[in-house]
Amino acid sequence: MRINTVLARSISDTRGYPTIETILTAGSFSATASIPSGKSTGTHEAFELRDADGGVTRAIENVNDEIAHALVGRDFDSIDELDAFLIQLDGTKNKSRLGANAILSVSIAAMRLSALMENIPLWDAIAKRTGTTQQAPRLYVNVINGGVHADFRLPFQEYILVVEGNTNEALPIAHEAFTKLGELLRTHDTDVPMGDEGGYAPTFDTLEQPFELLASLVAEYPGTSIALDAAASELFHNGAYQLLGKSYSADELLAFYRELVERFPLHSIEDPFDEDSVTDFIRLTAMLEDFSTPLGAKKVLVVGDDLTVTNPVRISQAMKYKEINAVLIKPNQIGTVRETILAVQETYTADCKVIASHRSGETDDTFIADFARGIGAHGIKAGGFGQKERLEKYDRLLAIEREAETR
Ligand code: 2PG
Ligand code: MG
Repeated sequence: MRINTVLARSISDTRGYPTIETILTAGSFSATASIPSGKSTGTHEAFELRDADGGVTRAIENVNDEIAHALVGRDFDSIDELDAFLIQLDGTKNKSRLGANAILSVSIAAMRLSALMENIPLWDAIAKRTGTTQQAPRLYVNVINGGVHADFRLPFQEYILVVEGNTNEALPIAHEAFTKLGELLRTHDTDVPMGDEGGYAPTFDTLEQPFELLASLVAEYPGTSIALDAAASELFHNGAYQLLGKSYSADELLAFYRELVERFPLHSIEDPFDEDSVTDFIRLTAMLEDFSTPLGAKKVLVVGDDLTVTNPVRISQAMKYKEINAVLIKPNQIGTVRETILAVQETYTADCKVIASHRSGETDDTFIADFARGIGAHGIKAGGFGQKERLEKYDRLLAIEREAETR
């Protein structure tokens, strides 16, 4: 591949914050990528380059100047080679010089370009590059937003309705359940705001109430279950977890999770403990290994996000010590498509599940939908239905499904 032009500019994400969009051209082909941004970011993530005022001017300059000069006119045998070149050009461990946001915008646009040049759909190109069998991911619809995504109106960050099946079957069920949930919430409180990820942001008096409500939805809609992203690093202060005005030790939180999985149809728990509390992850994963849940004998997944940050080395470590049995994958946590794919491969080598994920600050880029399909992910987190940028991911999943059927 030989890139002709590289052009980056600033666009707004769902929170109205600036983020980077990059357009690459090669011959008569042109491809664009824009980069989302997290709020509950793990400390071990690759470096998102921002100006002192939160802008992305320097990241954009890095793409338009240094990266463009290095790339334009150079021949690459593969996009793996191009990604490796970008990593080397930056030269730091966490992409702090050029910025992971700057680098990833080029890496994703290059992946798109190569699919265009091969005249195959993006999800297919991703499946080939990863060596995976494409498959429809389960929908992980974030119906109730809390934590940093909703000014801590609720302590946990994401209460998710998981819907099994192909997207064209799962999506109408998810929509109906989402509307129903809105009606139920408004019977308690007429004014229910929306959170950062397009789900409802209500308040409750007890930790159990949102689970009771979601369990009633699960009972009504077969093929659904509940997932939780505790995002516990955000709740961890001075060695304890702060939940609804009460302090929990790790032991007490572990006991609380046990009670949850005994009582409610839970599918997975993400970031149950602080990102560096490795032994607590190990204890929960061991506890849930053969746990019989209200869903039957299915294993409840323990998912690493801030713990593993899409980093192949951290994932390999987490797998070795059985800290988790599933991994959340977000390309901007690591900064190139190549390394994101390595992170997926590392997870599959250990026979663990992958859930592909958007970020809380999103754009209309639907790369994550193609990625989830291509790697045959167990699930995709793409948010609630209250924001256009989340709906676009679901629409893309539907379009991919039609493309896959006609091939
Ligand atoms: C998470 C993500 C996405 P953020 O914690 O899983 O839902 O949130 O992008 O704010 O890190
Ligand atoms: Mg998370």
